[in-house]
Amino acid sequence: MPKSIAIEPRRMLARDKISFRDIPVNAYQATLQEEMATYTRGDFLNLCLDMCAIREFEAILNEIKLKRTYKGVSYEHLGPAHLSMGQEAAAVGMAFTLGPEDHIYGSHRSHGEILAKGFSAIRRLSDDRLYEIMRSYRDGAVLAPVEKRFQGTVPELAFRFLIYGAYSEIFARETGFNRGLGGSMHAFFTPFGIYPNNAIVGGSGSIAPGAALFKRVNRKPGIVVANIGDASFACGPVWEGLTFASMDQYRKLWDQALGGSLPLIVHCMNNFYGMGGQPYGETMGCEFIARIGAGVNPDQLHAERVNGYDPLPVIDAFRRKKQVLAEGRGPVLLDTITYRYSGHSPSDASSYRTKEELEQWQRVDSILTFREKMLATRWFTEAELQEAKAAIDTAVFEMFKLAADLEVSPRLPPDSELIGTVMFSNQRVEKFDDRPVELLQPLSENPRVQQIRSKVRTPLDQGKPVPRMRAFNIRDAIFEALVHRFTIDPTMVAFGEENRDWGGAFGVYRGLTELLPYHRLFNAPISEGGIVGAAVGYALEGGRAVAEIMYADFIGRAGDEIFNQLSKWQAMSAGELKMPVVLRISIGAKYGAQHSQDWTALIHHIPGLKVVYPVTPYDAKGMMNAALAGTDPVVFFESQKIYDYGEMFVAEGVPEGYYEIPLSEPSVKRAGKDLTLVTFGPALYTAVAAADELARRFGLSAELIDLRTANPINYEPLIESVKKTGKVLLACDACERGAVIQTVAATLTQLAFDYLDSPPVVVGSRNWITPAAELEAMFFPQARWLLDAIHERILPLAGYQPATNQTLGELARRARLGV
Ligand SMILES: Cc1ncc(C[n+]2csc(CCOP(=O)(O)OP(=O)(O)O)c2C)c(N)n1
Ligand SMILES: [Mg+2]
Repeated sequence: MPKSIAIEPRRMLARDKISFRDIPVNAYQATLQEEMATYTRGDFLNLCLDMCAIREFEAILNEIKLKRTYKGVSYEHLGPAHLSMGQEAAAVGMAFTLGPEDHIYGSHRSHGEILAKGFSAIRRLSDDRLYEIMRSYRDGAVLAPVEKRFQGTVPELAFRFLIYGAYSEIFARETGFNRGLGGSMHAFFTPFGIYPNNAIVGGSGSIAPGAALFKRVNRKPGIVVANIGDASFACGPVWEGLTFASMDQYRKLWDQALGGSLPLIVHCMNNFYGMGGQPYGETMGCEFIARIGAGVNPDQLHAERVNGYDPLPVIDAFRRKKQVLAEGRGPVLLDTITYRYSGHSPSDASSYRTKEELEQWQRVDSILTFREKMLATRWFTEAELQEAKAAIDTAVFEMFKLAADLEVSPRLPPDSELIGTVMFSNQRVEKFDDRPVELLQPLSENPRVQQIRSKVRTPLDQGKPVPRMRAFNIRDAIFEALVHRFTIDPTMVAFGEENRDWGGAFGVYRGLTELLPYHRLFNAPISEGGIVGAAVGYALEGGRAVAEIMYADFIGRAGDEIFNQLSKWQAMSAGELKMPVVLRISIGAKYGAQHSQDWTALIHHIPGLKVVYPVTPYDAKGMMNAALAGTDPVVFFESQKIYDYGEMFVAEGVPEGYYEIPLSEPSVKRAGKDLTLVTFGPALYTAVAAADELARRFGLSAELIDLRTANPINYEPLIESVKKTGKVLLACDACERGAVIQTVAATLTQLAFDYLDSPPVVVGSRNWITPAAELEAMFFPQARWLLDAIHERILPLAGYQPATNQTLGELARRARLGV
């Protein structure tokens, strides 16, 4: 029990008030003289040239988007180009203080941040390391076209490599950082600390805290920056990420040696606009994004508004905030003001702002004003600056030309199957780090491990069925698999709602609290998006995470994190990234419409996820073992109806030792010859009852196959069965329309048409809300329904009287009504 933090009425009911501190706005005051003592001439030159390079990079994109030609090079770019012209100082200031070990996450408008961070990393890496990175990255595929035509220093080569890799990625070329599978809005290059950029605005808000969590838990150096637009601060995932990142437990309950709160800067690139809507004065009420900090924690997220129209105040702020993070007092919110001259995209007519406003900002353009500052130092002459800028522009243009050239920078051929090969990484990794695992006790002393030892792991005990209380059940099976991996992989963490102390809402984690330190198992806020997002960020950084969603009905709360993040980053990285996340989702019953829905179908529709639903202890342990040894995102469904079921099918019982079951194999639970019953989820037990009755009353032997998995699926066992029986009925607890078994029925029909006597029959739940526990029998398929459907549509049963209407006419009627 963690009752180190007691909730005492005396304190909680005492009169008090909440005080806020002032939030600084544009507090930077340093004079040029002072800054000349802080920065070198080279620093100033780098800041200026980095801004110029970004401006030129995007100016070219703007031109080709609008005119399809630039300086004689014709090129049509079909995809997006969300430009940040005007925002360069904010990006360059941010990147100046960051090393390669500091990781940035961002959004759709991230070209500037990518380049700025890359330039900064190039300056900090040794020539040898730089060259090694470029040479080894995708076996030199990005470097080769650049290197072939260049003779110069390694940093100069790296500058071109970065520009070329980014352009090529934007133009969907094989020579892009991610073979063109990321593109403009998702480009990144992790060796320089540039992590995924998200076209789902605010998407990084829930992911970056997981990246910062990885750094803390695994004692990695560096900080994490989430660059997020001002309008995106209205997004739920951003708030959930802030909540997740600012939990008290990091400082109050976790081992202090880890370093305190998460090293995260949530960095608002505040350009005052969404696409056309204005957070300031229109779509939000906070006036200052920095104000949000005041509501999040007593440190007010150390929030500040910073003048991002000049790199120096941004650098000043990042330096000070990095110190805050180093002291374990994060996270930090920076509200960095900037302005974009470009439209939201080049087709934008800027109808939402006046020409005067745009011109006012252009008059104080950050590159112009910074150049003036540089000249005022007398460190530079006008001619020197012009010459340096011209050299940069030439290099950028050359890289554009190279990337636009289809001979040098080809696209994947139209018949390429590459994407199919990177949807999953399909690897096996015992552990993601070699350091010792952190455990609080020897396994043998764990109360749950001890309790499990006395349980019966076989279907029968001395010839008799095992009472539920004594059976090694599905809960135990999942627990054993988790414990196995927790004792091997030091990076493995688990988190979700009520995970610690309570033991997970359904007791699967009971015993883990005693075994694991706080940072390996913790309660997350009620933020499903924040939980899944953090698991994604954790995995992107190279760790293994187990996240939990308490009820399948809550999947919608983590919709984006599951549908666009967990599922897509492996493929969008062209296989550079892995996603070793197991997302446990429990499917309810007895709790009515919003706590009892099986939403496996939603998940299995999403490309890039492995989706399994084991319903026996043997399968649950073997499949969880496989999921936890892999490198792919696995959505692991569990059913609340059967957590306490013992093993009923494997006579030898559930092994105490380690074994894996591949995540693609349907399992024949009982052999038969007259009819095939295929189930997904706990409907297996309904089918067992139906099969028993078919045998008892009609002398029919049904073959029972539990799919266990919705994706991937090896259809061979199903085809083999249908070859024998010619008849198949599929059943599940999900609503019948669009269910996983509908996909299976349709696919099986195509694969085994010649062996089928009649079309496969699908019996799912009604297309209704799930009613109260007392009424569930009218909703979930009952054994009787299966018999009725068999009688009506597959195999008339002699003398049988159906109790429900399972005819084709009824099927058509329900479809017509949409219920
Ligand atoms: C979840 C989501 N909603 C809407 C969009 C469409 N969209 C793209 S950019 C944008 C405006 C974002 O504004 P802001 O966060 O301020 O970033 P900026 O574009 O100004 O950099 C919108 C609404 C999206 N990409 N993702
Ligand atoms: Mg904006």
